[in-house]
Amino acid sequence: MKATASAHANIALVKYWGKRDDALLLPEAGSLSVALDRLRTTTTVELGDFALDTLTLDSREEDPSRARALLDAAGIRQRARIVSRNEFPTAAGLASSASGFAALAVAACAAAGLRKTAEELSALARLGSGSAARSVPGGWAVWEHESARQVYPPSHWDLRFCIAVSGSGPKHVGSRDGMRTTRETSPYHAAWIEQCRRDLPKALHLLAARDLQGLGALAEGNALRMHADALAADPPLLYWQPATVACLHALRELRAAGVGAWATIDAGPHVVALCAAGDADRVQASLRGVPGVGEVLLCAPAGGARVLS
Ligand code: 2P0
Repeated sequence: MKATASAHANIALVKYWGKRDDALLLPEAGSLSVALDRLRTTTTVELGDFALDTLTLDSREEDPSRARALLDAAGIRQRARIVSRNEFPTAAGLASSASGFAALAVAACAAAGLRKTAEELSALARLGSGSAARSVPGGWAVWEHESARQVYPPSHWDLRFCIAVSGSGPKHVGSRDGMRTTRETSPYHAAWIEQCRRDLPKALHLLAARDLQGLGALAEGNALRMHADALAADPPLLYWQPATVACLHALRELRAAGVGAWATIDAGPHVVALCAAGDADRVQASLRGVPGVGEVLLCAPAGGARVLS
């Protein structure tokens, strides 16, 4: 009644920002992501006759209620002792609900002896956090409805992702509340969703063709439009720090100098620059020189969630 699983966080190139069903965590539009090798979470689940569910995340006790919702959906009635560890080289706000809930879904089902398909595991992880659906298949993944699927393995394209850590501490508004406020109050939200519906098929063509310039420009535009939508919410959602903007300028300068690197930004201050493997050193060095940037973490595409023991 005990199992350990690992999963990687993912970065979306066409982003999920809006739910069509708040209870079931179903997205308004499809998204495309890639799993990142250095952002790995390992989770152990032990099931038994305990007094309470417990969740220990990086040695701190956390509220287990979202984990319990996932376990209930899997049909797991026993209490759970969950111990989760983020194997990230920094604590600067890179903790990921995606890798955490993907590892939890896989470990919990293994601990309970449940045989689930990859689609069922992805759908279960989604009930913890929407983006976790994409960390179950890993690689290059698309999520449109109940579950995500891997559209290409990590080996399809050996890109690099340089994460410029551009702020620390918890964000003021989490993704769940931020998404809801944006959908309810941003006058641009319908246009944002339409944008994603146009971007996803285009991104898949560019990914198939390994067109870095095309996919980079599309991903950067998609991320900036997501933030434009969030900025237009009431109250406005400003996830950026000065270093975030400075990184965007640094990447423009790199492109002007002939280095292909494009930005994407999640619901936080960090800039993730995508580039060819051969340009990663130069991109990393440039981002390291940006005032306000701490560490710059270099990642490559990674695979899906798996049972370790
Ligand atoms: C994404 N994000 O596609 C987008 C881009 C952040 C910005 O998915 O409410 O933690 O648990 O489904 O998945 C982060 O939101 O939100 C996210 P819930 P989640 O990666």
